[in-house]
Amino acid sequence: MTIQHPYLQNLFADIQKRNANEPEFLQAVAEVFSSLEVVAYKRPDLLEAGIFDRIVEPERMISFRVAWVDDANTVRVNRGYRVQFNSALGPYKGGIRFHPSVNASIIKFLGFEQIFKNSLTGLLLGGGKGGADFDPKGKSDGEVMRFCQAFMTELARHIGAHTDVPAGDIGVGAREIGFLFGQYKRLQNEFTGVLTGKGLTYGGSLVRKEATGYGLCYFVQEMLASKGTSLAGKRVVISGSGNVAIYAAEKATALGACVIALSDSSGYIVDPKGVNLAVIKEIKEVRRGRISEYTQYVPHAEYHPGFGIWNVPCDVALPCATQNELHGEDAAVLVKNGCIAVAEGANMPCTPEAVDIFHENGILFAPGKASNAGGVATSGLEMAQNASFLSWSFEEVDCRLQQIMKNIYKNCRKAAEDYGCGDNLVAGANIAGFLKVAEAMLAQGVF
Ligand code: NDP
Ligand code: 2IT
Repeated sequence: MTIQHPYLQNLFADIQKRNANEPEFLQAVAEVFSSLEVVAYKRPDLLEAGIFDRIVEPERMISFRVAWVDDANTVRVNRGYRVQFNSALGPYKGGIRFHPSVNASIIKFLGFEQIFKNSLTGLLLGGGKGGADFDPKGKSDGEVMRFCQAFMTELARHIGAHTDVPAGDIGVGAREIGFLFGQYKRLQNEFTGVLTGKGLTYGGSLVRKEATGYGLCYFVQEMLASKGTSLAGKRVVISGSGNVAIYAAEKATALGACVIALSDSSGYIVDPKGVNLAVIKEIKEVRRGRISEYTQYVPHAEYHPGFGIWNVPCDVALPCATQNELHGEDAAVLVKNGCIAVAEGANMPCTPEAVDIFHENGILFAPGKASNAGGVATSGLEMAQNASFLSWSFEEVDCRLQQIMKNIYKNCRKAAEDYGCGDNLVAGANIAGFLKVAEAMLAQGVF
């Protein structure tokens, strides 16, 4: 990935110096900048207004101590973060991740991507992200609750329904959102839509749980339709077995595909008859177990330890676990095995080398900021319902989600065409997402 535009090249060199210890953030900026060169040539006004210089610097980033007491009465300390990256389009919006790998680089890459993703939804949402290097695995419900309460005790002063609205991400699901919401309400004495992904009894939206995975499949359907085909009858491999993976599998199956493999960070299962989602939900959502347990329920399935899931031959690959989980070598294997489409359910799961291989080989490729935007879009719909004190039916929310995913696909294709990038959806997503934010920043003056 090279940046040739002289202004962007100099700026990127400066960004590398200033953020030398943040490889994931630099990776995300490099990808966006290489797509935006065509914009920089056409729009000198954006360079003059310092839009590129400003968009890579968070409006605000906080890092804070989270101290809590575990079940053995030992004091534990984690580091919490919230990056409030860009508020040109609306209140900061983006998930919270609890995973031991969380650091400033990961939070900044996720927050940066979120700016463009949220812009693509067409809703009024700024970009933000947060998290902590806390590992919920193996913790009791009481420990998770005390951690969430400690985390929110600091975060509460920085967020609000019109300021910054967090949601879930890796390691943060319905249980954690409940504890976080309860603590916010207790501290502020205010019942507002300050978080999304809430339970249905206290302001959550129907379809939010399913939204990222369903939206991913709606996007894939658009992409496949452009080649006169669909998910029906396709073999699909999905990495991960968390929120995004499970509901991508559910929708792909409903649309006639056969989902033959799923994974977690320990290994992957292959079920040539199509994964049994009731079993997966029981293991992952109810018992919080490991994917290896699948073979106890479904003896004809195989379990393989390790990261080899991309060796399973498939027509469509949906990486739905984490960043940089699909490398150049994996992409080459997918191509060799006849895969026709790859769509990112996770954020930045494919390395730049992998994306190049997909493009060079004519594989349909959807970047996460477009194809996984259904989650945050439905969070936006949850905010709209909360603001109006109404709850919409499952069908109404799902119908809006489908329309949003169709629009994102159409707008990415159009932006790519308008700027001479053919049908490259990476370029289209970056250009379409960026232009709307850039116009809003121009209008709002320098800050
Ligand atoms: P979950 O915590 O529900 O599930 C994460 C899954 O990915 C688990 O199966 C987990 O396995 C696996 N995983 C996590 N980290 C690693 C790792 N380092 N190596 C291998 N596997 C790993 O998270 P979500 O499903 O919510 O999120 C998945 C991805 O989708 C993330 O990239 C997230 O940013 C993105 N995303 C999520 C949205 C949402 O609405 N939730 C919206 C848009 C994007 P294990 O249990 O072994 O850790
Ligand atoms: O990466 C993402 O878009 C999310 N984790 C969802 C964010 C949200 O605010 O719903």
